[in-house]
Amino acid sequence: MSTPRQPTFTLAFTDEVQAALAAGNPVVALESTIISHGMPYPQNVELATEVEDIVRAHGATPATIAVLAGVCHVGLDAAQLERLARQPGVHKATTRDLPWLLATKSTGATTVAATMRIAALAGIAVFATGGIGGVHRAAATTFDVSADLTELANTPVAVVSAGIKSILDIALTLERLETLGVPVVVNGSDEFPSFYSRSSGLRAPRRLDGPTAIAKLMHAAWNELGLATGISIANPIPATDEIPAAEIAVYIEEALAELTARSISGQEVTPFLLARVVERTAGRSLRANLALVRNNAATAAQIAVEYVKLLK
Ligand code: PSU
Ligand code: MN
Repeated sequence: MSTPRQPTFTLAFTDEVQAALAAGNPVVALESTIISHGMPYPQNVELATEVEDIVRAHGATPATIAVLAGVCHVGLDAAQLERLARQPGVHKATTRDLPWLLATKSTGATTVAATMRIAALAGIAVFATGGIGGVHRAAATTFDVSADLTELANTPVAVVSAGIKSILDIALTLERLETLGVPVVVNGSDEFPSFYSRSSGLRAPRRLDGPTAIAKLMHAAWNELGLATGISIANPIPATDEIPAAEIAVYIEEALAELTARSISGQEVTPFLLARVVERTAGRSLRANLALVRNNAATAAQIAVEYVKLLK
C-alpha cells in the first residue's frame, strides 16, 4: 500500500511567479484547458496572453498552469503558451490524470480541477477561469459530474468564473456544491449567472459586492474557520457582452442531441459541447467568452490584491 505524503516532485516556476510568491505578492492562477480544448486557435493564445496582461494591470502576477513533458509548470513563457495553443494531441488533464502525465513525461492542459490542485501546491489562493464544470444534464443516467466539484470540496483555492454554462444542469450543480460544503458567492448580483448570460433563473446562494468583501470571506473561511474547501466566486458577464439565455438555449439543445446521437461520453463531452456552441453562434459566443474571461481576470486580480492585504 502506498502512503500519501507531502509531495516531493518539483514545480517549475517562471522567475516572475517565483519572485511574487516569495515576496507574498498577489498571484492569480490561470488554467490551460480553456486554451487547448475550450477555444480555437489563434483566439486561444491571444486571449491567454491578453489575460496575463490584464492580471498584471490590476496589480497581480499571472501564473498559467500546465503540465509540460511531465513537469508541472506554474507560469508559462510565450513559446510554451503558443505550443500549448496549437499543438494537436495535448491531453485534457483533470486531477486524476496528473500521476499519468508525470509518470509518462506527457503534456497536458489542466482543467479547473487540476489547476486548482497545482495552484494549492504552489501556494496560490486565487484562480481565474471562464466557466467551471458541474453536473451534466444527463447525470442521472451517465453519472457525469465534473471532478471540478470534487476539487472545490477538497482544495482551498478561490475560483472566479462567470458561473456555469447551461450545457450543464445548473440547479443540480448548485445542490452538489451545497452538499460538498463549498461556499458559493455571486459578485454584485442576486442571481446566479449562466456564463453567456447574467441570469439563470436561480438565486445566488450568497451575494457579496466587490473584491474587498470577497477577500474577507476567503480570510474567514481559511484563516479564521480553518476550512479546507475551495470557494466558488461567480462573476456575471458584463451586460454589454451578454447573450440572452433563450438565444443560446437552442444551440445547446442541438449540441446535446448530437452528443447522444454520436455516443460521445467521458472527457470528450465538455470540449465537444463547447466547440459546437461556438460553431452554431457563428463566433458570437466566442466573443462573449473572451469578454467574460477578461472580466474574470480583472476581478480575480483585484481579489488577490485585497486578500494579500488581510494576511499582512
Ligand atoms: N466550462 C466552460 N469552459 C471550459 C470548461 C468548462 O464553460 O473551458 C473546461 C474547464 O477546463 C473545466 C473543464 O475544468 O472544461 C471541465 O471538464 P469536465 O466536464 O470533463 O470535467
Ligand atoms: Mn465529465
